[in-house]
Amino acid sequence: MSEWFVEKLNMAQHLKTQILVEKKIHSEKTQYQEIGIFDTVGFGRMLTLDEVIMCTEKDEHSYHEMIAHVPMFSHKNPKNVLVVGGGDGGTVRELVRHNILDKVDLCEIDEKVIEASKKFLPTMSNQFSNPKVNIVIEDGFKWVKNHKNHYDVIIVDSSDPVGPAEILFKEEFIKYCYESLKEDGILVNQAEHLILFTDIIKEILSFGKKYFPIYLYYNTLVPTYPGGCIGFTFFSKKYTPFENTTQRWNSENFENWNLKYYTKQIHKASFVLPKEIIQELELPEVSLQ
Ligand code: SPM
Repeated sequence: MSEWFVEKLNMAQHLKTQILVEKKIHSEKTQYQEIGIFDTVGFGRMLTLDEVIMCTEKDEHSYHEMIAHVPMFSHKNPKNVLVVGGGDGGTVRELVRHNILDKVDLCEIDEKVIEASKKFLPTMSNQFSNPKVNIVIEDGFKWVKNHKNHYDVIIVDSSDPVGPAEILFKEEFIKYCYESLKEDGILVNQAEHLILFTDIIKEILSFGKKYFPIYLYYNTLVPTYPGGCIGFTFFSKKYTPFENTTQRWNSENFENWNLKYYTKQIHKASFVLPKEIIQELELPEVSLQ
């Protein structure tokens, strides 16, 4: 018999997400959090951490394609990449599509998330054994602190800023990411919903602006997150998100990848934001020309 799963986290205060589930097929308390795996009625299998929705099979593509392909097509030569978090595997699944990639380090603090994803989420975790993927079970904060001038792209595929991911939203972490990137590096962070959590985005941007000359925010649609969308901060030492795309799109021939969400138009349009958000976040306006 189906029942409603109601998200426990109340970050948006007056708004919660609920989703109809058929059954809970796995539950596990780890050193860091409670992992839940559900079969939903309309969204396929779902991963939750501490009773917050991380991803569902039906709509994870819009999140994982955008967190991976926007920085990968913005950078001129993204060979060495770090993913912090991302234990479900969706982000590395997208990254290994890029022929230019030599290696991706997946730094996940909770080994049990990776194990559960391997077992219950095969469509997301199916590239963990790709030879370009190096899985590291480690605190992402410590990892970036200890890897200076190392990566072309860093992607922070985190949960919300409570519990184990809280530290990934702090200035010190952004600073260590900056130092861990090479001189033309790009950092992308999961940065919440543009209207519900403008204050969180504002804070992350205020940290990033101190180090990166290029700072932006872009958006994607994820119906199973509160408010139906989520965005990412984009910090770059050298490249705008647009100057290398033509060369990179041509060299990867990505239109044969059969993606579900990411397109050339969406790459650009995702940076176009509502007027009040641009003003509140003090972001430069993006031209569609
Ligand atoms: N690889 C997928 C991991 C998901 N990362 C983002 C999770 C955000 C969940 N909460 C969304 C909004 C509530 N603040």
